[in-house]
Amino acid sequence: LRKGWFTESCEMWPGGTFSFEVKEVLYKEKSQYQDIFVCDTKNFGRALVLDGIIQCTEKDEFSYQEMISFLPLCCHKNPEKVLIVGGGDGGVAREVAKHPKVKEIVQVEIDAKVIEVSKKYLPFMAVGFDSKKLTLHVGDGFEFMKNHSREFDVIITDSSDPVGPAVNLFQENYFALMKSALKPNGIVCSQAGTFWNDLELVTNTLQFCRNQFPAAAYAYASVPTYPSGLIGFVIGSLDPNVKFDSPQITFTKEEERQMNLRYYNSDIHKAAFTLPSFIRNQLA
Ligand code: AAT
Repeated sequence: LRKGWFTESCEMWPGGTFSFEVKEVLYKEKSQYQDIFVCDTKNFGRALVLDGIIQCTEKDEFSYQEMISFLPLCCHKNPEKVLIVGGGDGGVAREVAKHPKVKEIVQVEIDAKVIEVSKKYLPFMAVGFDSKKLTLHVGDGFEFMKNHSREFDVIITDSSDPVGPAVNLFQENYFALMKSALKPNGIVCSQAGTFWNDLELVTNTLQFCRNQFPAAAYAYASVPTYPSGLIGFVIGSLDPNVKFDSPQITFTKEEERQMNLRYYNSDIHKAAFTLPSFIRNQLA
């Protein structure tokens, strides 16, 4: 291990890993749920790391947060009420609040410390918590889901990987709970790992979603600081006729600029569902 560098190692991606050079350690402490590490890096701006796994960096977080938010929001005709599970840095709330049809956002994050630390060190994402549309709860997303039915148009699960507190959020009964928390024609979108490292995770998560929803698909985006430089999303809809790759709303260039969309546009929305052959065959 090189001195002054952070290396992300995990049993989920054995034998190879990503590293960045650390300029300054800003915060390092164990919360009730996980080890929280925030630092300033040489080339990626500030970074948030939980249990040794990179959650986001200032340089590329917009790619992940815009895509996990706008893919499901733009597949829905009228996404008025949105639930975010996880997302303790505030980045997904920041994005969801931009959508013109969203009236109400509810968020449930398990770790109050992540929220607190993000407000202090990661204000470029934590601005999401200032939205007047948002009601923020601290709690477990899985437990929360049990107490809500027919309430949300869109549920976004911005969760950490399935080690630690997020394990339940990758199971089929979580998809079943989300299904009953949705209004008719509701849509879910979950962080679902990358096909280079975690083909089994991707396959299983998509299968769970397919078992519960009449329509389901996998999409992905480029995020250089995530394992293998990509992250995928499993998206499911209660509308069997949904066309995931044709967005219900297209923003003009001017709207994209006003909303500060730096990754998402209608073309990338369509492209995100176009998969390489070996993945398409595996997920068929
Ligand atoms: N916004 C991009 C970063 C994330 S954050 C994942 C969040 O999920 C964390 O704040 C974590 O505390 C929260 N979380 C974990 N488990 C639960 C749970 N059961 N209920 C509610 N919130 C939870 C995602 C990074 C993806 C990394 C890819 N390698």
